[in-house]
Order: sequence, then C-alpha cells, then structure tokens
Amino acid sequence: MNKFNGFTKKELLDIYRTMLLSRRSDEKQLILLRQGKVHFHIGGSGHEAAQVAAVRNFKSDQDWAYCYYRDQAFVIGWGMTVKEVFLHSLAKADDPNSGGRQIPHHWGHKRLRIVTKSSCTGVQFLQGSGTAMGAMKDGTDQIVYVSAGEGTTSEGEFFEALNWASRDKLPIIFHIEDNKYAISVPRTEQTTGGSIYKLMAGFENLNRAHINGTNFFESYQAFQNAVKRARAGKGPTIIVSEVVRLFPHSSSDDHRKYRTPEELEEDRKNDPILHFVLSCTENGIIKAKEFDAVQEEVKKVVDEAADWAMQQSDPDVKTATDHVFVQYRSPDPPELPKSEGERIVMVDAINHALLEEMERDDKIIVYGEDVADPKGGVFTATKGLTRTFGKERAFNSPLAEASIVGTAIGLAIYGFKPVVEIQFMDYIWPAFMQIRNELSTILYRSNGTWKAPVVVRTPVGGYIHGGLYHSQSAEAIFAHTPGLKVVMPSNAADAKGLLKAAIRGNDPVIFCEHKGLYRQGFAARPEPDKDYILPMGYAGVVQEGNDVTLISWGLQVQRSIEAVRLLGDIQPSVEIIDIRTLIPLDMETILKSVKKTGKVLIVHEDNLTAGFGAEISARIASQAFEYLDGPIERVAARDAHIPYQSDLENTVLPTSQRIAGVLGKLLKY
Ligand SMILES: Cc1ncc(C[n+]2csc(CCOP(=O)(O)OP(=O)(O)O)c2C)c(N)n1
Repeated sequence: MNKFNGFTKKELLDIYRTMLLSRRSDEKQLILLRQGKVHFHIGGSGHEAAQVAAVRNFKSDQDWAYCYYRDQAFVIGWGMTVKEVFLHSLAKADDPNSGGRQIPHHWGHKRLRIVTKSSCTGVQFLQGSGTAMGAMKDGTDQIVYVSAGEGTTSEGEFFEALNWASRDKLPIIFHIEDNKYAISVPRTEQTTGGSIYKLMAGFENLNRAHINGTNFFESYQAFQNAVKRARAGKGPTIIVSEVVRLFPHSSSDDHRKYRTPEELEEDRKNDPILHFVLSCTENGIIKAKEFDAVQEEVKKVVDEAADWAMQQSDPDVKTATDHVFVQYRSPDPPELPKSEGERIVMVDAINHALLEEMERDDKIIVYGEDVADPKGGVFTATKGLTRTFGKERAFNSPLAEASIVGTAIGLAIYGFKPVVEIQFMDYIWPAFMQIRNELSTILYRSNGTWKAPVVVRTPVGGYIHGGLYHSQSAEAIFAHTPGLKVVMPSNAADAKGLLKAAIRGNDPVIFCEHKGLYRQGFAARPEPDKDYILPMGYAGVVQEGNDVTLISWGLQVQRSIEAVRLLGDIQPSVEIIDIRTLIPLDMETILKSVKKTGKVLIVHEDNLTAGFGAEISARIASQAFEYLDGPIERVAARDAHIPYQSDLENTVLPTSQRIAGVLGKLLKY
C-alpha cells in the first residue's frame, strides 16, 4: 500500500516527526525547568495532532498565524526551528519570538508571519480578524489562523470577533483546542450547554466543525475544508477540536488537585501520538522500527538544540528599554507652515488632515462608530470620507470598542494604517485591554520586530453638559502606559499638524480631541497647508513672561489665558506653555521657562490625583529645584466624577477663576 488516508509513508513519518519534536521539546523544557535553567513551562502535549493537521493546510510563506501558548507543535510545523524554540525557552538574545522579553511559549516570528502573542487570553481573535480584513482588502488569497483554548471563548472579544468575521466573511479560521479545562475550571462550568461548538450555531456565514483533535486524519480533513472555504472567499470557520491536556496547565499548576487519577489515565490513553502510531502500524504502512528510528533522531535534535541554545548569549541589559517606541521624538523641530488658508475650526482641521492624508496614502483607513457618511461621525470629524474614498476605506464598525482597536491592530500588523475613532473617551474602556496590553506592547514584546502604529482619535473633555459619561479627560492613564504617544492639541492648526505627524509616524498614538474646542472661535486658526507636520514632543510658548510659568494643554490653555486676563490689575507676566503632547514630553521648553521664572502652575482637566501634572511637577522638582522660588502648584479637576448640572460641573472642573486664584497667590509668594 502506497498511501494511508491520502498520505504517503514519507509524509506520515514527517507528520510523526513534527508531533514528536514538540512532545520531546516539552519533556526537555521540563528537565531544564527542574534544573533551574527555564523558569516557566506551559506544554502542548496532547494537542499535537490537531495542531499539525492544521498547520499542514496553511501556506506559511503567505498566510498568517496568531498562535496561543499551547501551539508548540503548530509553530514547529509552520517553520520555527527547534533551536529557535529553545532560544525562546531559555530567553536568549537571539530568540526570534521576543529576545527574552516574554515568558516561554509566547510565539511570534516576523519572517514566518507568526504574529507576536501576549499572555492575555482572547485578544488574538480580533487582531486576527483585522489581519484577515487586511488580506481581503488587498485582494489577496492569504488566510489567517487563530487559536485558543475553550475557556478563552468566554471572553467577550471572542464573540465580537466572530460577529465581525462572519459579517464580513473574513478569510480566518478559529481553532478552539478544547482540553476540557481552563486551568482548573471544567468546561461544564465555563460555557452554557457545556460546548462552545453548539453555541456557535447562530452566526451567519460561519462554518463549524467539531472534531476529535486527537485523531490527526479527522483533524486534517476539517482544516482542509476550512482552508479551501476561506481561500475561496466564502468566509470563516470555527473548528472545535477535542484534545487532551497531558500535563498540568503550566509548571505553576498541579492538576492532581482537581483531576482524578482515572481521568488522567483516560487522557493518557487518548494520547494523539500514540493513536497516530497505532493506526499507521496496524494498517501496515509503517513498521514500529521505522517510528523508533524517528524517535532516536528527534531525541538527538532536541538535545542538541537545547545544548546549543544554552551556549548562546543572554540579552544585553543595555537593551532592556529598547523598542518601547520606534522613535520617541522626531529630531526635526517644528517649522511654520509654508502657507496658510482660511481660518477654520478645529473639527474641520481634523477632517481636512484625514482627507489629505487618505488622499496621499491609500493604506490609510478610517473607521469607528457612526464615522461613515452620511453622518460622518457624531462630531462630523469624518464627514465626506466615505463619499470621497468609498466604504472600503471609511466605514462604520460594530458598536464595540475592543473590536475597533483589536481589528485596527491586526490591520496595522498586515500593513494598513488604521486611524480609528472611539466616539467618546468615556467609552474607550472596553478597548483598554487592547490598548494597554496589546497596542502599547507589540513592539517591545517582539523585540522590535512587529509594530502596530494605530492612531486612536477620541473626543475628550467637559463643559458641554455631558455628565459623567460624555466629559472624561483621562489622558494620564494612557501617558502612564509605556509605548503610547499621547497628544492633546489646543487649537485647529496644531490639531492638523499633530494628526498628520501621528498618521505618518510608526508608533501608536492616543489622539485626544477636546470636544469643547471643536467649533470654538478661539481655537480656530488659519489652515496650515497640506504638507504641514507638527512633530510630537515640541511644546508651544503661547505667551512669554517672566514671573511665573503656566503649563497646560488642550482646552485648559484657553482657560489659562482667560485666568491671566482676570488678573488684569496686577498685570502679571505669565509665560504660558502648551505642551501639545504628553508623550513625548518637551522638558527642555518647560525647564528653560522655569529657570527664568522660578514659579510654576500646572493646569489640566484630568483629575488631580496621579494626573499628568504630578509627573511634570516631579520632574521640575528633580531637574530645576534650585531655580524654584515657590511651591509647584496644580489646578485640575477635583477628584470626583463630572456632574451634569452646570454649577456642579463648574465646581468639579477647573475654571478661569480658580486658576486665577492660585495664580494670584503664587505671584505673591
Ligand atoms: C485575560 C486573561 N485572564 C486570565 C488569564 C490567566 N489564564 C491564563 S491561561 C488561563 C486558562 C485558559 O484556558 P483555556 O482557554 O481553556 O486554554 P488551555 O490553557 O486550557 O489550553 C487563564 C485563566 C490570562 N492569561 N488572561
């Protein structure tokens, strides 16, 4: 007999070899763990057949893989060498996955298009969907693999991704490796009805398969069908494979505490490698001694790879803070626009920046809730974009913020430049996992190999009778997250120039637009020309003065100007600095001014405690202490939520009067 289940003997031995390379690597990693050379292990033993069946259906030189920690057999099958696997386990400098930055089994390989994965369960689904959107928009037949355990399907983002992928018939295959447990939680306590497969019945355009993932041949068939379907543009498939978890959840777990000896024995009987060997030998296509020969060879490969990897260099400590940003601050200081047009308000300046940039680069796409024409955004910032560039490039997202940022990450990974809108910063929080643990970490955790330069535009701020949930300014939370640039312009010209800088840059940006500035005359400016870029990290000196330095940003710049006017009789000489961007922060301009005036007032709309004023204050205290002639003062929102009623709102938020009061005291100090 030449073939068994459609595979030649050579292919069958190769399949066996891949599964065994992963199994032996797991075993070797556990030995290294006991020797104190590896600090963490999370094994894929028991999942190999489903993974190798999957991987053999993809084209690793053109498709994309979002793998989770148990996918060791998958990544080996996809093309990662065993040496690379051990460079990763041992956190060596040349580990292509993360150069020692992530804990073991967090796969990511730029050349192989295995997209960097974090430890967060479930974030990969939306990112994979975004990459599938990119492949589809580009007119390719590339497809995306994304995997997770069954427990992870309880995350809301899983359902969001299935909604989007099914709605758009995206070329993506969701592989749920169901080993019956999420750490110690059995699937019966996890999912209504005890089966995620059953739950998937209602998604239109979604194909489903429920397979015995310990059977390589059955698994292969399911992936073959799914891949064919996805490549033909017919839409996504979810494959739920029943697998076994032969080791505890991880090296930090002891599953004997929650699984009976009988159940563990049952899983061992369902070992997929054992099954594969038995079916091939019983059928007579491969002899036991031929498998033995592969075993010997694999043992040698794994031992040698581990020995070799142990000899490789550890990461250089000097690199520990590399790759937080592609570029923290542009070395080019700002220049004035070459020409200026009519006076425009800030929201129109933002709109024009988007239009001009989309005209310049067809990889720029804009989406969010209500952004498409005819509405063009709840504040009209995206008006005309769908009409001009079509629904492919300016479109409505589902009402799901994690979806917006998660897919944007996947699109950026693919090579698009998403400029997405979160309708109000008050509603950015469902996307916070994607922003804080994903967007900001991708460059760092992949050791500079993957990047996701997404621009997230979001209206912020109060004074519009918006109450608790249409008034928030929470820029400090984002500034606290390494890897994000945080911008908050105070006028139309800066907004246009800074948005262009954000779009043309290579780092993720949280672009905060104060909605109280959108249509205000005081924030209107002559429109800078289309080539005007205002590089981030350069503050503006709004007015010069000698007695006190007032540092602010966003709408509070205007409040500060008004406060100085209120002190008219005293005729104070106040230097007002608009930092424009929190990250990167222009400390040079701040320090130069403080050294001249000796007094500092910082004004911001975000609330006081742990606000960004605290950071600026600490830096001034540290870097210019001997120049200070008084305490560093701050005016900010009181540490409360923002109430609706005008008097209440004006009590919580900074007012010109409150700023003037503190300024007056400081001047007399
Ligand atoms: C968002 C998030 N919550 C919790 C955890 C901690 N955690 C890591 S793995 C895991 C269980 C995952 O189970 P499952 O999805 O079934 O995959 P399995 O490990 O069984 O393959 C948990 C709770 C995490 N990493 N991320």
